[in-house]
Amino acid sequence: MVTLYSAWYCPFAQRAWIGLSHKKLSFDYVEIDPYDKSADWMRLSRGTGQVPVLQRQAVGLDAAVVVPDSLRVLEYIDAAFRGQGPDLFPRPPAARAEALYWTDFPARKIIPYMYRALKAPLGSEAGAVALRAMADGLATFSAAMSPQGPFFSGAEPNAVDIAFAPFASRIAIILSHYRSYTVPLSGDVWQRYAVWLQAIQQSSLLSATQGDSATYDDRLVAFYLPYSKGGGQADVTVAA
Ligand SMILES: N[C@@H](CCC(=O)N[C@@H](CS)C(=O)NCC(=O)O)C(=O)O
Repeated sequence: MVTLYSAWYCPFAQRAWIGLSHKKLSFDYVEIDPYDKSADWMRLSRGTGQVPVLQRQAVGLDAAVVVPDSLRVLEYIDAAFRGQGPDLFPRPPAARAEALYWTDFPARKIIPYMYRALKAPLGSEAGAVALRAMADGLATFSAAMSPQGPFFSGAEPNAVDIAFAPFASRIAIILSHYRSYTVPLSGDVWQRYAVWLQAIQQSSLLSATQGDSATYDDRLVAFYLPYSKGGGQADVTVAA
């Protein structure tokens, strides 16, 4: 029995949710308010107080485990459920190391700047600096994609796509809404990004994890309103 503790709006939790759905694993989804630091939640999350947390009961020779952190959840389910649904990470060690590098990359070069751009006052120099840094990160990420595509490493999505898709979705929905930001379109690198984003949006990766799709964008915009005024979670602006 696998349980995912998640919050519907959380892009980190969405990574784990997408991973489980993409592998077609059966799991219980439990919606949690991670900001309510109850003793039970702190114990369950092993002191992190953050979603996602994946909990699995012992099965046969597989020990029970509690895995906090979105990327660690992707690694765990890939290893624990090999052969069930698509692999999330490639098996050859060099390709796997490369995929791990690019799953980590957004937390260092894109995500903190996305949040800084959203939190900085509209029209501010700090906001413009953050958007430029985010675009640099996006361009580097896009330049590393397989030329054939449409996904990061080729015809099928893998953990790199899953780790970044929730943030690409927020750049498209939230930064466009609050900061009138659109990703550039001209030039090979940006065309490659557009092909990737379209493949992600046309796949079931995001839609399987968005609840009622008719209201999703509006719900997400409402959730990020405090961020657009400089509030919301603080640690997301810090580069990993
Ligand atoms: N590095 C963590 C970040 C998770 C995270 O920041 N989750 C947020 C919600 S989007 C959370 O639980 N925040 C509660 C808090 O920080 O108090 C991961 O990748 O799982």
